[in-house]
Amino acid sequence: IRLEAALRHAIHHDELRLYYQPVVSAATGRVEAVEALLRWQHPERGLIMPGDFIPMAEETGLIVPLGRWVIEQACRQAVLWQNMQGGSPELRISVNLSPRQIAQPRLVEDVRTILAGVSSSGKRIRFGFEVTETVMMHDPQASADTLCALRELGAHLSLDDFGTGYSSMAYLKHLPFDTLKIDRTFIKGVADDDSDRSIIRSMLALADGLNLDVVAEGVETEAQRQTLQTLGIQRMQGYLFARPQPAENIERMMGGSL
Ligand code: G
Ligand code: G
Ligand code: MN
Ligand code: NA
Repeated sequence: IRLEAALRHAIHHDELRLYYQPVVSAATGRVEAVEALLRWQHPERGLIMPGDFIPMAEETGLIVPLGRWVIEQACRQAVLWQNMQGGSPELRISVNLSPRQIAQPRLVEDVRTILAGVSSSGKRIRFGFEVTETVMMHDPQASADTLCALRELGAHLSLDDFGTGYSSMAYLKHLPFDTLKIDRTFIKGVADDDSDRSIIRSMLALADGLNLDVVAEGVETEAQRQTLQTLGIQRMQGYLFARPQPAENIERMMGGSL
């Protein structure tokens, strides 16, 4: 209860931060997108990671106002970066959505309102959402409708942690995803484990057949990067390239190219 009250307070007292982790092109090293990851800068406890408060926020429903803050903050950042780029809206920002957020009927309306509020010039920003397979379990039809509506608003949709959840190929066919993010558990052993490579090959065939982009998550070593590139993966994310970090660092990292 105390954590819940503290988080409620945090939302209104500027204690939340978004960190951003790049998704890079393996061939060129170019940053193509960033994933927004929430942090809680607690005045006494320091930086609290989402694993320590998102589950509670899910249970209590606090995830709804919290998630709204995240989406708005990410969209504001996208506008800032777009303006810095001198109008080339290359960099996409993706936001994670939890099951409860997807199940919430007002989500689409909230996103619409946020977009209208941040895009002063009428320019479209590049933004996206990431959801895991479990999101679809509760109410597949409603989730599919919500995802389709978000996509109509211009969102790029990624299926996160792919391969770890309850994956049904049938769902995939009917859902409007653009990108599969291969979970890091399959990336870990990829340089020396034949079965990991086989699994990844079959994921790539699936993605190809369904016309989905692929991102490898959790790439930590040069050996993994090379193996993945040989397998044909173009986009990667992981500590090898960059950790999640504040917006200023991303700007510095991208130098003149933002
Ligand atoms: O860096 P990491 O510890 O940042 O994130 C841990 C988990 O928390 C990930 O599974 C991620 O999807 C989730 N997460 C991070 N930020 C958010 C957010 O803004 N909203 C939701 N719903 N989940 C998030
Ligand atoms: O579930 P989701 O993919 O949204 O969560 C992203 C999580 O993965 C964050 O906690 C982020 O800090 C973490 N992460 C990102 N890159 C790496 C990596 O290379 N290795 C590991 N172990 N974790 C990573
Ligand atoms: Mn994610
Ligand atoms: Na993931």
